[in-house]
Amino acid sequence: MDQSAMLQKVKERLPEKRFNHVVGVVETATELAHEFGVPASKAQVAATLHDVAKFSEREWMRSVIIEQGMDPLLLDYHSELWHAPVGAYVAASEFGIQDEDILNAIKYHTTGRAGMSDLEKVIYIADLVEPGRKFSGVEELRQLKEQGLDVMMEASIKHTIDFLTSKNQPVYPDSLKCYEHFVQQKGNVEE
Ligand code: DGI
Ligand code: FE
Ligand code: FE
Repeated sequence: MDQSAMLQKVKERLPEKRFNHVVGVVETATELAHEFGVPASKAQVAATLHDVAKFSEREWMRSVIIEQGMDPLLLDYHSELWHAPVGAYVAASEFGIQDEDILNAIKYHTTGRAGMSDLEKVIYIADLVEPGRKFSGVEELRQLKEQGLDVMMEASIKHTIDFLTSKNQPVYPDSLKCYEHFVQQKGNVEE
């Protein structure tokens, strides 16, 4: 399936507003991929499919998580998190995607994780800072592009964790481990 056929198929599964977000993520992911030496074609496929399960039925997603042997911890957290791993499943089963890095970029686009690949970082960041995102602080995140992919990723995961804790929401362990990974990488841990 070529990129435009894939985009068309995604369009049929999503409301217009969400589809416009997907187009924005494709645009930003393409720019970031060029900037950081990630294959743009992989970034485009992952960006196109990242929210493919966003409007899937909740109970269907629950059954996929159980039947596919995904981390059962997901079921203890908000169902908003489920569309990411289930989206990776849909990308493989309905769109024939086999590339593990692309599938992981979809799977971890909501939570991040420790030891993300560059493609995973590109998709995580593009999802957060695409042109349709308007939250306070988004422009500062976009400008970190000049400081490198890891600086952008660390600030992005930190933003998400700050946002969730400010709303007294639980933070999925993968997000915390992702943040810790960056902090420890810099050797900033005080004894
Ligand atoms: O699907 P999008 O809206 O484009 O963005 P997303 O997949 O990054 O995030 C979907 C929602 O999930 C968003 O409202 C924030 C929320 N979220 C992200 N990480 C966590 C989380 N919610 C909880 N409870 N815990 C998390 O770690
Ligand atoms: Fe998402
Ligand atoms: Fe998204």
